[in-house]
Amino acid sequence: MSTQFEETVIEKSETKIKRPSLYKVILHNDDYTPMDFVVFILESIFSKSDEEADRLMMQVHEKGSSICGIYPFGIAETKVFQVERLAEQYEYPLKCTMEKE
Ligand code: TYC
Repeated sequence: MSTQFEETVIEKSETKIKRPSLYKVILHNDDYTPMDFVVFILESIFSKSDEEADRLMMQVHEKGSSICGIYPFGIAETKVFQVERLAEQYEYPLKCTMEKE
């Protein structure tokens, strides 16, 4: 028995849908920014728990840098901006950068 659905053709779309690129947000060590301030940044801007913020801060302190999150471009850019504005406000040389995944 034929139905109205037999005529339905499902065509493959020619346009590839790309996932948005992700960006790593990286915090860098320096000799002047207080450890407590870095922990505060990690908790307030990167939503880390107290333990995770402590662990990440020590990792940056010992290794020189660490990824504190991976986000779509706009969110990564906003976080870098927020860290830099807060550091500027308190006159600390804390550096935060972003890099394509
Ligand atoms: N090295 C700093 C100090 O000894 C602490 C610090 C940790 C600074 C992490 C920046 O991203 C940083 N006070």
